[in-house]
Amino acid sequence: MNDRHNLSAGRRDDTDVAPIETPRPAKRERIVLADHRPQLERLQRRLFLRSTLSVGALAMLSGCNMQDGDSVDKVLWAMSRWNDRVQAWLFSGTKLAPTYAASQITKPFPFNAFYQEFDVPEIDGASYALEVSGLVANKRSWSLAQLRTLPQASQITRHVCIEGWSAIGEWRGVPFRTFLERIGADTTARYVGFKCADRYYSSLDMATALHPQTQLTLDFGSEPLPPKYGYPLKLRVPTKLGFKNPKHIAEIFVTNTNPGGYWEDQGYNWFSGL
Ligand SMILES: Nc1nc2c(c(=O)[nH]1)N[C@H]1C(S)=C(S)[C@@H](COP(=O)(O)O)O[C@H]1N2
Ligand SMILES: [Mo]
Repeated sequence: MNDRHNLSAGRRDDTDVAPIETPRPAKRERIVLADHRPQLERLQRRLFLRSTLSVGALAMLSGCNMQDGDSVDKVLWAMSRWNDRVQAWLFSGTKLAPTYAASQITKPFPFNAFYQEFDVPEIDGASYALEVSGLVANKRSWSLAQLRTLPQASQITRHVCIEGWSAIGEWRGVPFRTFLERIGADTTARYVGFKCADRYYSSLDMATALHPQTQLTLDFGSEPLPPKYGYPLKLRVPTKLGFKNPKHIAEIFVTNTNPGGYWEDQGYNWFSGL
C-alpha cells in the first residue's frame, strides 16, 4: 500500500475509513442500508484501501442511486468496479515492487490454496504442455523445455495474501512481457486470463501483465517449483495480492472480456493492486 491510493491530500493515516454517507435514501432503502452498515463499512475498508471515495460519491458515479430498490449487493459490486477503475488509472506500469536480500527470504515459505496441501495437483512435467489461446498470433502449446529456452530472470519479492500474512520468496522464470511478445499477443487487448490444473482461474489487466516484474515462473529459489508452490508453472505478480498469482497454470489466453477469477467472482476486488 502506498500513497498512490490516497486520493485525498488531507488523509495520511492507514486505519481511517471515510464515513459512509448515504444520499437521503427513501425509507425502505435507509432501513436496508442501516441493516448492512457493518458489512458496508468492512467492504468499504477493504475495497477502497486508502482512497476516500464515499458510498454517496460512488452512488453518483456508478449509476446506483440506492433509492430505486438497488440491492446492497448491487451497490457493493458497483463500488468494487469503481475501485478497479481507480486502481487501473493509478497503476504505474514501470514503478517496481520492493525487492529484498536473499537473507530476508521467509523459511519455511507458507502454502496456501482453496484446499489442503494433501490435495495439491500432481502434474507430470514430461507430458505437460501450456496451452495458449485467444488474441494471439501463435497458438502452439509450450513444453517446459521450450519455456526454459526463453530468457529467464530472478526476483526476491514479497507475496501478500489477503488473509493477513505475507512472505518473501525468490522466483525465477520468463518475464511475462517476453512470453506475450513471443506468442504474438495483442497487447492492446484488455485482459490476460489463466486457467489452472486445480480449477482455479484468474485474470490480469494488460498493464500489469506487461509490468517488468510480472513473471511466468518455473523455479522457486534454485529448484523447479515444488508441487505446493505451483508446479510446473505459476505467475508471479509482485504488484498484486497473492490470489492474483495463479499456480499450476494450464492455459493462458488474451481477451477483451474480463475473465474474472476464483476469488474475484466471490466478491474479492478484481484489480487488487498493492
Ligand atoms: N492454482 C491455484 N493458484 C492459487 C491458489 C489456488 O488455490 N490455486 N491460491 C492463491 C492464493 S489465495 C495465494 S495466497 C497463493 C499462495 O501461494 P503459495 O502456496 O506459493 O504461498 O496462491 C494463489 N494462487
Ligand atoms: Mo491468498
